[in-house]
Amino acid sequence: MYSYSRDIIEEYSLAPGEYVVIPSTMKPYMSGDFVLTIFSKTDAQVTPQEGGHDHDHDHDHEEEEETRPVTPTVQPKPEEEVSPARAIFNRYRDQDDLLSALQLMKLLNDQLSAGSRSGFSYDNARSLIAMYDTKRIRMMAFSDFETLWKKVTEYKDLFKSLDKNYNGFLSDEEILMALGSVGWEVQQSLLRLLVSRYSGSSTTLESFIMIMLRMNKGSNVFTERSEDGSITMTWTDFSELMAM
Ligand SMILES: [Ca+2]
Repeated sequence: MYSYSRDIIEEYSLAPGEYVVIPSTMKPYMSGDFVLTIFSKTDAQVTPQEGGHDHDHDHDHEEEEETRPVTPTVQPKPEEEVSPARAIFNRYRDQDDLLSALQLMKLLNDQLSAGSRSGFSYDNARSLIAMYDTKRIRMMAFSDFETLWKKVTEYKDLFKSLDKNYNGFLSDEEILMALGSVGWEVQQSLLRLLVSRYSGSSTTLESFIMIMLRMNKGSNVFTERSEDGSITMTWTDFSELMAM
């Protein structure tokens, strides 16, 4: 985080560990006073860096020359290799390495909806957690996020390839093509229902992703449990589906 501003307020979800906050001036070799306030929802110890020192404002110019920072010669350790999905997840997860609906919503909007007018709603995020929460913890663990993210990026690319006039919307016909391209035969009337349920009149990227994820979930459930093209469900199985 680096910003040319006198006043910065930032909120982060951080994994347990040690972090260093380094306030700095924008231009090199200038000094300045900083007020740093840290609020934490959990126990956190904040201590000044040992061996750190305040720059003396009264010292003469020569002294300042001597205290100029020296470029470190030690190469920083290469970061542990993480998958792109892991890197994104890590930016939003909480202390327990999980995503809440709010954190998932922020992640999706930051990563996918830049410049979009609609964005993912809190309700969308909760629904996605219900769909992918294999651990039944009502939060999203990384293994579930990885599955979700793979699908989300796949459907994002599909949306882009179908939105031929680049207006950010898909027509019903284009969505039918999308559903057909992944092997889902859907009647026009059902499509109209899906679209009006998830997107209203025209379908944005976010609504499209929600429709596809829901269809994908339904299709997976059906494939897992069907025999000869039909499905038998217990009430427990069925009511679990309704919870999504
Ligand atoms: Ca379009």
